[in-house]
Amino acid sequence: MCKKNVIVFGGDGFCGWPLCLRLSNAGYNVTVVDNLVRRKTDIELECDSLTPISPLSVRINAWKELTGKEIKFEYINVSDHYHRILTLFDRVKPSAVVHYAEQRAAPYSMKSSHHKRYTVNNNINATHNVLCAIVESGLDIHLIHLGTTGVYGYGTAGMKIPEGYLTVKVDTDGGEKELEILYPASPGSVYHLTKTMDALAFLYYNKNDEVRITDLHQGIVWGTATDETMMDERLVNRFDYDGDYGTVLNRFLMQAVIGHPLTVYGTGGQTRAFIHMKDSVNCVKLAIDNPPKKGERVKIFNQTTECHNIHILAKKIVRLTDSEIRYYSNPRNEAVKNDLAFVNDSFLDLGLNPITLDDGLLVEAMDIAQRYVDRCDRDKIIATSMWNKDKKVDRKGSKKPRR
Ligand code: NAD
Ligand code: USQ
Repeated sequence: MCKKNVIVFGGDGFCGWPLCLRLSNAGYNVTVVDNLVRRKTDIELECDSLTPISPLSVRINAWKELTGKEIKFEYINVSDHYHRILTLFDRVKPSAVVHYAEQRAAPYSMKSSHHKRYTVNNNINATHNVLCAIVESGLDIHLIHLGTTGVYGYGTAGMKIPEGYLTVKVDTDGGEKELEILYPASPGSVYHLTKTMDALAFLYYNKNDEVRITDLHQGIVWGTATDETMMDERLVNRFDYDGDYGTVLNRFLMQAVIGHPLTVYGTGGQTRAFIHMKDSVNCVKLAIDNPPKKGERVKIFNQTTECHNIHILAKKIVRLTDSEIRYYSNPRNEAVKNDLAFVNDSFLDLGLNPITLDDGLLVEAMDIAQRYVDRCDRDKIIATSMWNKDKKVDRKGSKKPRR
């Protein structure tokens, strides 16, 4: 086994591609595994990344031309082509595999029963196939999975949410006893449900087969660029802005640039966790470089650097850009208001120096949006995926917060 061989499942995606470049730059031998389904979903949704992403072969060839470093590619459907994964493990003998290969948009997962079933089939089978293949390969491979802070749910916990495990006191015959349990799961969409199911699969394979696993509970990634993706236009990363795949802060930044009102859902009282793309990449590399020991329980890290209330976030962008806020009926079933705070000591202890919203990178993200503003299809901005039949698409919004 070579310590420097890493496979990145989902390495053509928004988070995966910048990681592949970073690892390759740092001397890892990187193999991207992807079935390009995210690009195919763009065709289904009749929408495209705001940034013009190159075909994967062009990305890889450009990287080789610029750095002399080679990134390999295997077209595999991770949720289906089990034996190809197994053969690949045998050939590459990776010390670590990073697993991004899941359907990751909550609104997309709620579009219809077809989309719910696709998300469950794709995500659960992909995760299980990777785990099963690690065991069958007989190799001591460290699995790093990208999970979500959403597994904890968005009620107000009244405390800093710990990194995966919660200490509880139970009454036993012998008196009070302390137990450490997985923090209770509380998914808010079918997508988030699959992430909570992934967590149980990790618990089981770690217990039964001693698979070394790090599960990264990541917040909403904002920004898009890293030092490597900015080296050449052919390396540019995705920038999703549509009602399904676009995430809130990147959507607000791009809306401010094109003069669209900022689309706050409901009252904007929701608080969520965030992390900049550059920190996301740094964290995953730190996780690869610091694997759990054989037999150690699943390592769970909260991969987030700050929490923000959506309304306050929108107001911050209004101040920066002179834009306008509109409130739309919330397409989701979520608490109107919540407080949120996380423990994130593991990455801080490993040396992460967090980037915050005030570090000037809001402007960098807006500059990127500005550069490609002509590629924006304004008809794709309003959310059209509803969490249940009672909810109706709101294209107009209003000047006053919506309950
Ligand atoms: P993405 O959709 O841009 O990338 C996912 C990649 O996986 C795509 O290239 C896609 O083609 C590939 N893929 C999906 N299913 C596959 C399959 N069955 N076989 C092979 N390839 C497959 O998503 P992303 O934003 O890069 O997210 C990556 C991971 O990080 C996801 O698991 C997501 O849950 C997690 N995450 C993302 C965010 C965020 O804000 N983007 C936040 C927290 C966690
Ligand atoms: N929201 C708005 N206006 C918008 C878009 C979103 O007010 O235009 C609100 C939503 O109602 C929600 C919050 O912003 O309360 C976050 O929504 P989002 O689309 O930015 O993020 P989410 O659906 O939670 O999903 C994203 C990623 C997912 C990842 C998750 C991390 O797509 O892959 O797991 O962030 S977390 O939020 O911690 O669950």
